[in-house]
Amino acid sequence: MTQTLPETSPTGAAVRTVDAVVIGAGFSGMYMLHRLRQQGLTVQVFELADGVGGTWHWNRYPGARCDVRSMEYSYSFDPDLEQEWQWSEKYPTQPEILRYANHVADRYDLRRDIQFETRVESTVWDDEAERWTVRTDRGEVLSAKFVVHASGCLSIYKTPEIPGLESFSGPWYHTARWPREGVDFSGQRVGIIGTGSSAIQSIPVIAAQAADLTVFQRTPNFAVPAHNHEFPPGYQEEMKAHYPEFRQDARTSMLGIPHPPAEKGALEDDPEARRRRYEKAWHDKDNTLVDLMAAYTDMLTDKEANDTAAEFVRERIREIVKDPETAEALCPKDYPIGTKRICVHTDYYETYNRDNVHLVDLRKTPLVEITRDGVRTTEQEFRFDALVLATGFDAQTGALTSMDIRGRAGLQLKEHWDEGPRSYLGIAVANFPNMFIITGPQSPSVLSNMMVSIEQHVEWVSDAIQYVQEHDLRTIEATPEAEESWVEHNAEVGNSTLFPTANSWYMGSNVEGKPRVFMPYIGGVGPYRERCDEVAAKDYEGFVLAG
Ligand code: NA7
Repeated sequence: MTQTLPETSPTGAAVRTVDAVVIGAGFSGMYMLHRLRQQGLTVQVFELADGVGGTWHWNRYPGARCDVRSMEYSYSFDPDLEQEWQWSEKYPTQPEILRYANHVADRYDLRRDIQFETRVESTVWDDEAERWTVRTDRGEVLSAKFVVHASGCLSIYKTPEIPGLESFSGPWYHTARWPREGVDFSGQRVGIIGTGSSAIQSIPVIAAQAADLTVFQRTPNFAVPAHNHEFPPGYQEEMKAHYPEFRQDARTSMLGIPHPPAEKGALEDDPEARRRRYEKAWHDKDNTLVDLMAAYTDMLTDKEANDTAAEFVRERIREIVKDPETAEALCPKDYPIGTKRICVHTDYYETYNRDNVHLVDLRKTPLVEITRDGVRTTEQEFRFDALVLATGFDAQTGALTSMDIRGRAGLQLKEHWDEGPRSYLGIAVANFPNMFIITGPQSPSVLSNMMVSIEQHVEWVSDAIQYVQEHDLRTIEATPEAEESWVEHNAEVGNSTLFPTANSWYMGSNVEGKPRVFMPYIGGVGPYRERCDEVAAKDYEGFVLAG
């Protein structure tokens, strides 16, 4: 399908021509803008929010923190930036990360090329002009040689699939759209649906404030203690003195978080030695969310090995939670540990020992509806003054499939991904020339320290764009064969692990009707980077370069 570019937009404004449109001003979009501008391109960034920060702009729920340590969840591209910025504690809070994002926007004067409060409605490839036509909800039309989707992996939030939300007479809040001014739950009866990471972080904080908190749990999660703390004097300076080596270790690691490689399988250690390892991963104040799973080589490939760590965590839950029935309900039993994102908690399990906190096990008494006064399960109606929905996201593909993205001959990305995402390296899609995705499905993305993966993708994409420009090329486009073989490789690596045995958002199984496919790439951040570098070194092997 050829779509002729109009000379004026529907509002009568002239069509604006830029080299690149970047969608999203989170950490991906900001760095993308910085790089492309340095390369001399004209760039327009569109962002739905009224500020930078992406996920950290929206997710302002009580207790929101990153579950990767602050000093590694930060940009490494500018040594001056990483030396000058001071983090205050092990796991940064949402406000601190947002301050950092704003600092970056100021430092590199990014805002002048970001248009806020604007939704990109469509990006359509014009076969004749060999450019993208980008339309926004403000009626603007742009013509761009390149489009970079930096719209995030967890941006389209979902509400529970039960009727009645609109009939609830009190206020309800989704963790991913928390009011900027905060919420005062003092004296209130509050219900929260969901027990993923957002709920696990917010429940202890809400419980300390509300008169009464009822948690509706469908699937319990494994959570390890955060041991969050302010940095002791000298710690940060010491880390900064070795930043280059530390960053390099992160880039070549499996998950973007440096960790010594495991040496043997879990069952090769005797039970006592195994316990000591798990105890260390649990109690060490500098632990990370990967320590437990990285203790042995086969934790994510061998169910028996995995069971040893899962049982260790269940024992800790039974130790902490005093009411045996509540403890049992909080113990995950029907999926291997690590196949749903492990949560990092501060007093989550301890919170169930409070008199004002109640757990409702939806496996026993499923939700039926939200009523005017609260929530009804198959057993009873619960009355609330306020409701919190911590019900997650249409992850990884949602932001892309909810936009009208059309490539060659009008092919819709949503159609192309009907049976699950298809991409080459999680960066490019066949029949969608000059289009790139930052941390797209089939790249390590959500299975890694996002900052490491974001920087790797932004740098790879900006290098590819520079290559196209310097060689006077018109288009760069993944071949269908390269895409097919990457899709197969992704599935093969994913299927060699325990991940597909869980109903997780990695599998798309949290969204009704979404194809059940393991989406992120589990081959490891370091090996993946090598593969991408090899593709670039071979003059973009697997891509057609035209011009
Ligand atoms: P998650 O991890 O997707 O958690 C969503 C939670 O909401 C999870 O416990 C779901 O249960 C539950 N849920 C969703 N829909 C329903 C319905 N209809 N009824 C009952 N319970 C429901 O999202 P988060 O925001 O917590 O975390 C996302 C990521 O952000 C996290 O992994 C970190 O990487 C940062 P389910 O498990 O589907 O049975």
